[in-house]
Amino acid sequence: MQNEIIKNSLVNLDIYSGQLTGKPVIKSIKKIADLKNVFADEESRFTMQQDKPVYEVEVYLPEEEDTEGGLYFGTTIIHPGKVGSEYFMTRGHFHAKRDTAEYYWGMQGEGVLILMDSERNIWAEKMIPGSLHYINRALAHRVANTGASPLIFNACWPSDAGHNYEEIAQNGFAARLIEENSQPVLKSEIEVKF
Ligand code: PAN
Ligand code: ZN
Repeated sequence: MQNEIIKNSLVNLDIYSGQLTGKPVIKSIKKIADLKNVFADEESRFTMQQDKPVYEVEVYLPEEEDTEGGLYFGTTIIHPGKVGSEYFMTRGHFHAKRDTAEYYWGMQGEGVLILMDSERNIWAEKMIPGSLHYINRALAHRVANTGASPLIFNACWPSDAGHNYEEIAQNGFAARLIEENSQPVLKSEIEVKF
């Protein structure tokens, strides 16, 4: 029987790996060379293999950028590793339109989601397969891989959110996730052990 109305989806999500396949999926990669001044230890970053991948992003953007009412979907794969004692992590950002929230959820590996509000208050949530994270509006967000295998998470955010990387590039986050005595520690004025 032929059915011309029921079609296959344009994009597929591998429910085990969290990865996306399909024609509309756009992939990008951030290597050590692309992450100048992101990690505290620039000297270590400079001496590392420059084409080493730190994280990869796959996105499905079914709406034009800045379209109100639409949703975007993404998969991020953060490789295991450190720059000095700081875990491999995403650059992190506020949304350009501050009043927009986002969902993250863990698919593989383990890590920490670091959140910061506009007053630079900082806190963090453990990310594991199945952990669901509601990133409320006006929060900067960044994820670090604290494990020995790739950390993979999915994300869903409004198509008019946009990304503001400048503020983080200028002022950074108020804390960094570093390894101390083989343990992840969020280093700010107050230390939080996981
Ligand atoms: C995610 C992030 C992704 C990469 O899709 O864009 O994890 O992190 P950076 O954008 O901080 O480099 C998201 O939060 N979108 O809004
Ligand atoms: Zn975001």
